[in-house]
Amino acid sequence: MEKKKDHLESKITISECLREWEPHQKKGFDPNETRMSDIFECWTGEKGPGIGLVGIPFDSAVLGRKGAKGGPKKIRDSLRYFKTYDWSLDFWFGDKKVIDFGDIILEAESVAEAHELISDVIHKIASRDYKTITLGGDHSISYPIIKGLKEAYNPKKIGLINIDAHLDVREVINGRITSGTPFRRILDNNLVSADNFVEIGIRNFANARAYRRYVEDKNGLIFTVEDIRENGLVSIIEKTIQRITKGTDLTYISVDMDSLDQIYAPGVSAPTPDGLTPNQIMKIIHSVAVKTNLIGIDIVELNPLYDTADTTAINAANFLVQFISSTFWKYKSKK
Ligand SMILES: [Mn+2]
Repeated sequence: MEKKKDHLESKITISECLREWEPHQKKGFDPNETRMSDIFECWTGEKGPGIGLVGIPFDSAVLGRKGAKGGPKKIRDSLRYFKTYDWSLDFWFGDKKVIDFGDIILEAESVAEAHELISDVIHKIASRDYKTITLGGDHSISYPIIKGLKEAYNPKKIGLINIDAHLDVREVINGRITSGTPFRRILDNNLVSADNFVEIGIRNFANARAYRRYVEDKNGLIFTVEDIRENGLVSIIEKTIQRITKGTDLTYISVDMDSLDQIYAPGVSAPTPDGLTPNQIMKIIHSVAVKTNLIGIDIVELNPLYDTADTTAINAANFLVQFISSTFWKYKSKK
């Protein structure tokens, strides 16, 4: 049992975070510019407060096309295109740092066991006072992430947003945990109250009526892509923030890359047309990061095997950069 407690040390490949940058990406090439690659540092045991990144190259539970385990590497690689300057805020964060915990190498016998390992690692990272960015991997990992966060922050309450084409509240049938089950597991295990649960980006012809009823009967809130077109993103974000902060202390966002329109995200496990734009998702992330106590984000279901010109991967990296910029901006006056 003692050995099991050392997951963070034994299951993480630190070498993953020492990725090779292209020569022209290295620090010092242009003294007027800092890049995302300059602010990532490998974890060497220090405590937060800060932002911690971890990859979970895991797609054993995927329901669609396999390949999402290649996500973390591709998203990290795509960071090379981003600078540490937020034009819209006129905010430079090149003097900050993000701790890279590497990838969680899972040597699990089953999905359930893999999830236990994930919970344990997320728990440890959060307990060291880091906000967590988790790169998937299939969407099943949101359950163990929330479980780990819930344990780390107990008894504080968490409000949750899932940005997704699908509700992902399937039942676990015959013990089979899939990428379609995470939010039912989260709600049924009372990790998050449905009163504080919002799903955004839900598609027509991509979900079963039974699952809509399940979420609505529990008083969860659902916004389809059409709802955003009809009512405008600003009002949807307002209603979302109201819901996730009502009686809670903390908030969390899960981003399934298939929430994006297929044109921006060909490389996902379960592609669906008529979706969100990158800008809509960036605005949600920014607003929630600035207006609530956002403790983490996961970016899941990038499947590099089906991506074209790294389009989906670069969009995923963009969401990650948005989270980092908005979080640093919120706390800029503090340490
Ligand atoms: Mn999903």
